[in-house]
Amino acid sequence: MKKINIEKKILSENEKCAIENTFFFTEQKKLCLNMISSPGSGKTTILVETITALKDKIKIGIIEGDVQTDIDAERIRATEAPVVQINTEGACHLSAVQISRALKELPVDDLDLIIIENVGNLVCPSAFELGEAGKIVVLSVAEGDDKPAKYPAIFAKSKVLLINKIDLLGHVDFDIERAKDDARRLNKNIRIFPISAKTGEGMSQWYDWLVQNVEQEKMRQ
Ligand SMILES: Nc1nc2c(ncn2[C@@H]2O[C@H](COP(=O)(O)OP(=O)(O)OP(=O)(O)O)[C@@H](O)[C@H]2O)c(=O)[nH]1
Ligand SMILES: [Mg+2]
Ligand SMILES: [Zn+2]
Repeated sequence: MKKINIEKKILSENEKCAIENTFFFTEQKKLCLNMISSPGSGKTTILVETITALKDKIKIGIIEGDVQTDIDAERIRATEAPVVQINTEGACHLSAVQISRALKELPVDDLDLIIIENVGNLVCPSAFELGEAGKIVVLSVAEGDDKPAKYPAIFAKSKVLLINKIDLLGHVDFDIERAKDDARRLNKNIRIFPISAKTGEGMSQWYDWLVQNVEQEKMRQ
């Protein structure tokens, strides 16, 4: 008897919707990035600084994911960038369908770049694709240099690692080389930018990376 091996991957509802979102971003030639970190590592502060620094170069729209409140959306709104707040009402990650709905409220035609600030959580959001072109993981030095080793999935999947709050390096035990080495062991292509969103140190390299990637997306055939 002939044996047939049928290996058909059944896509989850989230994966199907993520593919639709990817199709939308690709068609519109808009770069979409998904920013993930523990609570309080500095995502919103980095976004506010980035929007302000790049306002004459690229138009950035933000999708804010939080369990509750629109505190982060208000911080983004103060920069005058378009922003949509999603409250997950308890869920610890954003889903692709929430992004699909939020996109209808953003002036996508006017934007060059859409950044999703995911719910503060280093574990769960890495398992839910949203249709983004890349993930940005933020690790602040106050969290400890062992985090790439202990929470490998998000470091393995991200295009960029922002090591934030380097202005605090003298006050915390954080071996930046250890964190970098562990992240590179998990992901040899990861780009690492040590930054301080507070003092601005290192931010220009992150801005250059963003501008370059937005340009590449626009030039794509
Ligand atoms: N010293 C220092 N503090 C920072 C830096 N970046 C952010 N902070 C502070 O860290 C705290 C948390 O920053 P947020 O930007 O709210 O962090 P977040 O990742 O958006 O937090 P959630 O959305 O709650 O997950 C705030 O008090 C910021 O002022 C930095 O580079 N250096
Ligand atoms: Mg935030
Ligand atoms: Zn979750």
